[in-house]
Formats: sequence, structure tokens, C-alpha cells
Amino acid sequence: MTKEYKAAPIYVTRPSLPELEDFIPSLREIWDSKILTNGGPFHEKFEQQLCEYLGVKQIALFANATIGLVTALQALRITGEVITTPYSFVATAHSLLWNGIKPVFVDIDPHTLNLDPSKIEAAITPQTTAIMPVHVYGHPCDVDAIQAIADTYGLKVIYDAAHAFGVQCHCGSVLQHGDLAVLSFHATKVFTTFEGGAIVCPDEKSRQRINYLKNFGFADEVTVVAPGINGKMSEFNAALGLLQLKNIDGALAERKVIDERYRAGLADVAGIRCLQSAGEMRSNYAYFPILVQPDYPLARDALYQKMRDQGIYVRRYFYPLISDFPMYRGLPSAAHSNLPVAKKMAAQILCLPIYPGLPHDQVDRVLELLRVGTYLSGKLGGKLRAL
Ligand code: T4K
Repeated sequence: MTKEYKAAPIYVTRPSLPELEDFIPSLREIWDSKILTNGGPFHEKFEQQLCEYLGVKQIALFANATIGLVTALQALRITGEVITTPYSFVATAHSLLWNGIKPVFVDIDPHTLNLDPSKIEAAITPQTTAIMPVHVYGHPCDVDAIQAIADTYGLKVIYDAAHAFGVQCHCGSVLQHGDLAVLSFHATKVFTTFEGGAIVCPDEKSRQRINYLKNFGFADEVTVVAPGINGKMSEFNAALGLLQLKNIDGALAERKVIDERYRAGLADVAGIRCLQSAGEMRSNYAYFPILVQPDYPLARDALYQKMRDQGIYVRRYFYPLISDFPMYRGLPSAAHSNLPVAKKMAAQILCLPIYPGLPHDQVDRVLELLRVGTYLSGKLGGKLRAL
């Protein structure tokens, strides 16, 4: 028998915030100094401490990751065609369109759901100038294989690392890979500054160009070197970021416990596949994606609806595919025949709630509901999928 739940809603994520009292002294400092933005003291300190925490050389802070992606492409003077994944948040491809670049979609790997390196070469044309892969859910791409292709064909690599805060691969921070990597600090991310983002750069020269570009192109008071944009992070976001750095390890540890609880609880549920790590040395447990496979008694959308009816706001990240949105679907590379794996995965994906502070009995409530599908199916002789 199903149980009637009248509990509070459970969202796919909730931001992890410091105590308000701990933020007040920073706010007072900002009020007193009246330095609100344009690279103030909190901004400078946050950049420094982020580099140390993440183990990277240079960082340029941004107002959000989308402006970061747009600027990264400008900084590297990318034009023509860029190879990218259809399986991501729409901002990835939008950053290309904002630069007048044609996205060329390549299919994904069925295990990691990241861009499949073995399919990249066939998509390269004389117009290709770069590859924009995404570390989806914070699982690292096959960075070595992608770099080898980029080196062979003289392409730049810009990682959309919006999900990859704190992730380490075989050689340290995954953010060191590629020519540039772009982080998001949006409210829904493992590390949030309300809104925010950053570009991880290999050296001071590239950071300098990025800093000009994010400040209207100003190199000094009277010199404008490029048609830059306003992508600056404010002092408020930077001050919050500094506080967040103090709590991030605890937050990741809490996520890990929830991740393990889901995995243990789903191990014997037929038709539900949990995504495995992509070999990272340190994960950030940013999302908990499951694949609802054909042998699960409910179709993915029926399960999605059933959970929402119970106040559990799971999400279908990333369905629909970017390549199915109107501004992309006319591209030859957007054809479903070109993206069979992405199409299949987008139809099966469901992201379960995971965030620090999510009570374990709520995780169990989610698990119970996932098991109810199996129970009901038994009662109905496996006919539930057709209902
Ligand atoms: N690249 C990738 C791969 C990305 O995933 C993203 C963003 C970007 C680039 C661009 O990064 P930014 O320019 O945003 O820095 C969310 C986010 O808005 C988006 O940032 C994120 N990816 C994407 C995966 O998810 P929605 O439309 O699903 O968010 P929303 O508002 O429905 O929030 C989901 C749940 O989170 C809510 O049900 C409750 C909770 N929530 C949300 C917000 C905004 C809160 O508790 N508090 C909040 O303030 O897009």
C-alpha cells in the first residue's frame, strides 16, 4: 500500500549558506568602505583564496558562468565552428551563438554522459577552431583524449566546468585542463556566491586579457582594447564566497553521505542505474543522476510526475537536449541520428535531491518512492509502464 505524504516539499537542491550573523561583519565593511564592485578588496582576497583552495594558478571572477563562457571564447578569439555536447544546460551552446559561432554537436559517452572523444575527429572541418566539452554533474571528461585531439588539429579547448568545483582527476584539479575552464557559483551549485562564476586561466597574460574583456575592454582609464562586456563580480558576492570557502569541505562531506545512502538504497532496485564516477580522485557530489531504464516498471516521465505529486521536485537535467531547442534543431549536427546516445540518456535521466542539510529521512522517503514503483509493478503483473 502506498503511504500518504503530507511532508514539506523536497527540492532537487538548496543552497548551502553560512549563518547570517557571520556575513554581517563583511556587509558592514562594504557599507563603511563604500567599495561595492570593480575589483575591491573582497574580490582580490577571494580570487587569491580560491586559487589556493582549488589548486589552480590564476582565476578571474565573474558575475555568472554564462558571461564567463562568452568571455572565454572572446579571450581566445574563437570563430567559425566549435565542437560541443548537446547534453548540458543551454548556456553552454548559447555562449557560442552570442559570439556568432556555429555549434557542432557530437554525441556523448554512455557511461559518463560527457562528450565522447572517439566521435570528435569525424566532426572536425576546416572551420573548426575549438572544442567546448562539459564536465557534466562534475564528472571529469576524458581530458587527455580531448587534449590529444586538440593538439593534433591545433584546436583550443574551453571546458564548461560549471559543475566541477573542487573536483580532482588523476593529476590534481580538473580545472587545470584545457586552455580555459569556466566555473559557476549559481545558487544551485555546490559552491555558491548567490550568482557568480570564474574563469580558470593558465597564466597572468590570459587573465589580464580576460580582466579587460569583463570590464568593457578597459586597459586603463583612457584605453579600450576590445569591445568588452560587464562581467564583474560584486564585493557582496566575493565576500560571501570567502565565507563559503570556510564551509565547503563540510558541505562536500555531507553530500558524500547522501550519495552513498542513495547508492546503497538503489542497489537492488531493478531498472534504476546510478551514474558511476568517471575516475575522479575527489568528487563533489554536485548531482545525483539516475537513469530510469526500460525494465523499471514506470516510464521516466511517469516517475517524475509521481514524485512531484508527492512533493519531491526531482529534475530532468538535461532533457530536452540543447540540440532540440528551436535555435539549434536546424543544424545538421542536431539530427537525432547523429546523437543516439544523448537522445537515449536524456529520455532516461532524473536528478534526485542532494544538498547539505537534506535530512536522511527525506532521502529515505525518496528511496521508498522509487521502490514503490517496483512494488506496484509486481501487483499489476508488470503492466504499470503502459498505464
Ligand atoms: N553551464 C552549465 C553546464 C550549467 O549547468 C549552467 C547552469 C551554466 C553553464 C550557467 O551557469 P550560470 O550562468 O547560471 O552561472 C538551474 C540554474 O539556474 C543554472 O544555473 C544551472 N546551470 C542549471 C543546471 O540549473 P533551473 O532552471 O533548473 O533552476 P531553478 O530555479 O528551477 O532551481 C532549481 C531548484 O533549486 C529549485 O527548485 C529550488 C532550488 N533553488 C534555486 C534557486 C535559484 C533554491 O533553493 N534557491 C535559489 O535561489 O536552472
